Amino acid sequence: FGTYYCQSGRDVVVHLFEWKWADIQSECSWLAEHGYCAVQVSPPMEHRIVTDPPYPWWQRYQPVSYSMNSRSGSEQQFRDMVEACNDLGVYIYIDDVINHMTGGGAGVGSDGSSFDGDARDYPGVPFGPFDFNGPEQCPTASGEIEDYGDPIQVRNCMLVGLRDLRGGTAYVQDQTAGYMNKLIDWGVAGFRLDAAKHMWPADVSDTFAKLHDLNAQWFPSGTKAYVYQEVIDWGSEAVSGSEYTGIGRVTEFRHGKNIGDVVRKNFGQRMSYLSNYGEGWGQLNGLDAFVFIDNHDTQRTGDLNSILTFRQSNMYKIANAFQLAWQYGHVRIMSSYYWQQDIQDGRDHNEWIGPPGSGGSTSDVVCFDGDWICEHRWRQISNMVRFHNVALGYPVSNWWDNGGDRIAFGRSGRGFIVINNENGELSQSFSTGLPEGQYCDVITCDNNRPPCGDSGGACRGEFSVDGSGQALITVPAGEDPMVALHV
Ligand code: AAO
Repeated sequence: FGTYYCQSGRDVVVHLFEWKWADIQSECSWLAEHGYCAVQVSPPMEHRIVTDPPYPWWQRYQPVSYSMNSRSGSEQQFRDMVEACNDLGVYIYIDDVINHMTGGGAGVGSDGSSFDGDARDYPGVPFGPFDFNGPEQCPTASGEIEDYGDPIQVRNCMLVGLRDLRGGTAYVQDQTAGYMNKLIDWGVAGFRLDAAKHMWPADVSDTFAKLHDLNAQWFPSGTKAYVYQEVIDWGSEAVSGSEYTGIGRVTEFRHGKNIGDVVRKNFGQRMSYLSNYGEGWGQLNGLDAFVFIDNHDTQRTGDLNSILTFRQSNMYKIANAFQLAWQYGHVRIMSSYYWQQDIQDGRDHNEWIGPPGSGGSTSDVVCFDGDWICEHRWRQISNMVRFHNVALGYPVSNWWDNGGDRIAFGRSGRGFIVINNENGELSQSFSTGLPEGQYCDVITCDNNRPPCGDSGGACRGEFSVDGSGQALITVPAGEDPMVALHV
């Protein structure tokens, strides 16, 4: 399940975090024009409605049933979105929460189903007490994961109180695979497997063995769903990402931290050390890895001194340009909403705040209105998605560095990027490997070849590559300290 299907020349995923289905449907035209392969959407199933704190984003990680009215919209709106996006060749991956149901307490979910977490009763599925791990499976007195060094606790005990499904039983697998098959039949193409680390690999494969092929209206017959499993592995715990690479792709959390540390120059890191970035840094094989600079968790509760987000916009653009120009992993771009942080003792006490809107409903997306950040539309990022697409399959070439924080590299004649993460202008002749011609800097200009276009006067204009692939390139320091050229 680690192979993904994109329209030809497309590759990158965007996470439209907490967007409503109708807004995603409209966005798919823009995404198709700009060469995105797929969208990751928030968990679409019926979820708990949490009022204390009021309507946090994380209420959607507490399933009540697999029916489809959620904060993002109705079942009909979901299906309309999938069809419209598929027709444009932009595919939908859902955030698949099947490790657990809600935490404790009882109530009514977003589609009207009742639930009682204390009694482990979810009539909307239905699941009853026997479908959950209990004292027989989980060795801790609290029923919680207390020690990440014990794989049995990690898989059989509760993650932050969330009622832990017994994923090894045929009945549970039939319900969760049934949910996934419903979505596959509607045209969904992939799944982010939430909390995969907390499921036994064998249970994950048994569940996926029950999945239908993708809908033949949009996909070649026999195409399997794409799966990337959320396993946080820093190399220090009992459960490792490599236990899951045989099943599908695996999230590589070190990617965002490592690139964040380099761009921030933490711990003596330098851009020039990136020359062997990827497996050479002890990360997963690139063909197994699913990667991102930040995700919806790390931008809130990750190591905020390492992880870069839209809040450090200049460094964030450098980090994204590097990951899109380099060749490592399957890349996802984060698209966030704004919230006011309240950092005390290094922790954001406002990390729970849900999407813009009121009373638990979500506002319509208007990119760049101050509420919706739309990083995926930032010129520096979306033009680098194009660079990435043009360079797909072409190895990194023409590496240059100054031993410090200035680097340049090409992609075997398809593209070339220079990054100047130091003070002062960088100006010199580079061996680009590009064919002779006139190119525009896609970091600051609208087009890749003349006329370069002028986005608010920032465009650095044309660069000439001569017959031997040499080009004089000047890269100022400060805002957008990069020049990127591609055929
Ligand atoms: C909410 C409330 C809870 C309440 C619960 C039930 O916040 O107080 O008890 O409801 O009523 C999200 C929120 C949760 C929320 C939950 C349900 O984040 O706060 O709980 O929805 O509404 C572990 C898992 C990983 C998980 C992550 C959050 O392994 O799978 O925790 N991520 C996914 C989603 C996430 C979602 C869920 C799962 C649940 O992306 O949004 O939760 O569906 C270590 C371990 C990791 C562990 C982290 C955090 O990592 O290695 O496995 O992740 O700790 O516990 C440093 C450390 C490293 C640490 C890392 C964290 O690097 O060295 O040890 O930071 O990034």
